[in-house]
Amino acid sequence: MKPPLRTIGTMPTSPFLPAPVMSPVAEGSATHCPYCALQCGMHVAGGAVTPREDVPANAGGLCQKGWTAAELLTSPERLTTPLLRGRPATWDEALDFTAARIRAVQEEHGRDAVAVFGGGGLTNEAAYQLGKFARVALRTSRIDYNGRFCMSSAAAAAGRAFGMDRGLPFPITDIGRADAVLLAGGNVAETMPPFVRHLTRIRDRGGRLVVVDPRVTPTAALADLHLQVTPGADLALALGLLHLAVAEGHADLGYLAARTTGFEAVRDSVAAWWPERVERVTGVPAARMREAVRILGGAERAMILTGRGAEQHAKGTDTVTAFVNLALTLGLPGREGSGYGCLTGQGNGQGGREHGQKADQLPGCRRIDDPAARAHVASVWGVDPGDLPGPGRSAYELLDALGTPGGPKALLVFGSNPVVSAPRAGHVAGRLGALDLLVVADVVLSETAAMADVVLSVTQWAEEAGTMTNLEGRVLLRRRAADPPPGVRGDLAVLHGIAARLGHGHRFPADPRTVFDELRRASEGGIADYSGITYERIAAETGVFWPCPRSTEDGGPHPGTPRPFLDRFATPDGRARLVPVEHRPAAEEPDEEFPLHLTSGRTLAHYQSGAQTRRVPALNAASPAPYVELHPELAERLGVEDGETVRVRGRRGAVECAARVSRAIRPDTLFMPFHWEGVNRLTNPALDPVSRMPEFKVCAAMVERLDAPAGARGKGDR
Ligand SMILES: Nc1nc2c(c(=O)[nH]1)N[C@H]1C(S)=C(S)[C@@H](COP(=O)(O)OP(=O)(O)OC[C@H]3O[C@@H](n4cnc5c(=O)[nH]c(N)nc54)[C@H](O)[C@@H]3O)O[C@H]1N2
Ligand SMILES: Nc1nc2c(c(=O)[nH]1)N[C@H]1C(S)=C(S)[C@@H](COP(=O)(O)OP(=O)(O)OC[C@H]3O[C@@H](n4cnc5c(=O)[nH]c(N)nc54)[C@H](O)[C@@H]3O)O[C@H]1N2
Ligand code: SF4
Ligand SMILES: [Mo]
Repeated sequence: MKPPLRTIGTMPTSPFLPAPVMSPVAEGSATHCPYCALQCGMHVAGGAVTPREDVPANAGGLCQKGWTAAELLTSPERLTTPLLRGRPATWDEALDFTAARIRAVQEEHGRDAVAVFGGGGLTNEAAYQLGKFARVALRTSRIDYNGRFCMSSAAAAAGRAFGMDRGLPFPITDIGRADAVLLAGGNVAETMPPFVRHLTRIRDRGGRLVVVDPRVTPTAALADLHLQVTPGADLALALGLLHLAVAEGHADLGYLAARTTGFEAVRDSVAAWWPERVERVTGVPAARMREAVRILGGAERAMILTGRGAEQHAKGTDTVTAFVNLALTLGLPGREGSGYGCLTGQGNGQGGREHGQKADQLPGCRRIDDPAARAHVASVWGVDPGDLPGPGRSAYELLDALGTPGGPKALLVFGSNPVVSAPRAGHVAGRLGALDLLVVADVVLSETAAMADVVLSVTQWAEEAGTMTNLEGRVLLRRRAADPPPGVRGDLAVLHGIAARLGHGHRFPADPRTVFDELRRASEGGIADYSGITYERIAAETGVFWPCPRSTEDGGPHPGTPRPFLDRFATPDGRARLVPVEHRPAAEEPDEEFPLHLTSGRTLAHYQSGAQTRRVPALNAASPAPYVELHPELAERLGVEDGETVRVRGRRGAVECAARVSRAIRPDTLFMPFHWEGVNRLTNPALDPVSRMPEFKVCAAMVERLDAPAGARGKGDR
């Protein structure tokens, strides 16, 4: 049993660490789940979790991961002391070593020789501080984060169309008010189970759900219509749906004239995507496409939502743009109960992409190459704008350059496990191994932490206060509900400790409330404006939607913005932009040697790289080992039995795992979850030209029995 909340503010002290001043509203048992972007409300007390009823996203529901979230707080597998070269060390030893090595590397190789890799699970305060730490304490341009692997394509497409990237630009409860929803590449029944209640509300009212997925997932099983698309073909499908919407008279010409630009060019660009051609490219029968368009076009209120299945491609930005074009043609965005939305993934996937962990970004969703943005943020930070570095490199490009001539020689990782989760992970592990210094701040000894020179043992969610922004753009309060064990410090305290040793301690307070107040000022006037949000307001209102400027035009408190596009879009002229896009094949299509599509994603019991959930006994028991899902026809052809260990091979490597024979998948496709080391040794790091998203969702592969002759085996990364 977890002991009840003791005194607040007993973080381990060091000569560099000011005593944290915790805000009273930031303490208590009412908090949010540590895992996904739904950020289900929960109470945590005495080691037990109970769902909150007052948070609309989950309204009393939780998934298995949420119910068991507190187990890792007291698990023997959590880190309770820093490690230096694998041995327990004091904080002073670990931080002194880290700072000295950073100095030495920068003196020898320049500032950009030290890089930072962040995470979308960090609080807004930690994400903000990490971006500032890179630019001010390290003065390196080399920072990016795992969100690049997540919703960056949807973010780029939303920015292009609407001038603003807010995952859902409406409250989640609007979804249940729609009469039709098309969900492309999202498996919410496993990835956000309490979300399903918003979808079933549609069906209860007689509305309809269309799901696009190469697999008959538990979500597809809920749908009225399932489009079982070939992996990598969503762009062609969206063009085909748009062609049909125009041909069958569903284009909302009044809305298009009043609220958008670019329709004519887009209409002309889809003229050649007639249904039978699209059927050949996507494998989706033309009749089903017609039915989907009838459902969407005939609905009073409709929504188009995308998940990672449509987005994690080397053409993800254009694919999302094609779905946004469809939504705009039907007149949906900016209408109550209708719209386009992307389902953000990580706990703070939304806030984590707003406040400066991105290579090209400053707080408030400002661009780091915008002189006005640099001047504003530099003034809040008390530095010269000329001293701020310029844009860095995207996540995979950063990892790929580690330890190369001219590339970073040191890396600090906060909140990610790229050895498991990065594309072409065997190669990435090799790059990490070539570094002079690897520092990882984590709660457990992840596969990446196991490679590190220095491991910094940090607090977990329930032991820290801060804010998280959920998939709706609602800023929530994470309360401190338990004391951390001795030997553990918060991410903010860790950053303070390193910064202090580099001579910048005064710029990096460890108290979340103080950091949030600075974040408010830094974001003020930006797209993601948090300046009117306070811990007290969040506590009183169960979250505040950004943008929330300091005050309204007449000086009153700003109410926050649940639906930012009702009157105008965030573009300079207030209109949404339709942008013509063209379909192209996946970067790696099947061939004779590798005749199958390999796709990847999630299962219910595990979270991400599995670093946390593989250490929770109940979750591990529910899903103990990696597997590859394949169709019975394919299994029969290969002579593979259900449960047999097989080898999956691709151009970059091979892995062995159990075969799971299932009719739920297309016969030409394999699916593997990425919660264990394995599938990412095969995935293709081909990048989207705009978002720099890697092609996680499709590469070419083959599967074989273990006793297959080894002769034809290609060379891989390891
Ligand atoms: N249980 C669990 N829940 C999670 C997470 C987790 O790790 N585990 N992670 C969280 C995070 S960070 C994220 S980003 C979200 C992700 O949430 P989702 O997007 O729902 O998750 P995925 O399983 O990655 O992908 C969704 C579906 O895309 C399908 N798919 C694969 N290729 C294609 C394709 O080419 N086209 C289409 N249309 N579909 C395709 C897959 O079959 C899969 O069912 O989940 C969040 N919630
Ligand atoms: N093949 C394939 N690969 C994928 C995907 C896919 O669909 N297919 N999806 C991609 C997506 S969408 C994502 S989001 C990434 C995610 O992949 P990762 O970035 O690896 O995500 P996590 O496993 O959540 O890693 C978070 C790490 O931070 C630690 N941690 C937890 N809380 C804290 C904290 O408060 N502070 C610190 N410092 N550390 C903490 C955890 O223990 C864990 O080790 O994977 C991507 N990789
Ligand atoms: S759906 Fe997401 S936020 Fe809710 S309990 Fe499950 S993992 Fe946690
Ligand atoms: Mo994600």
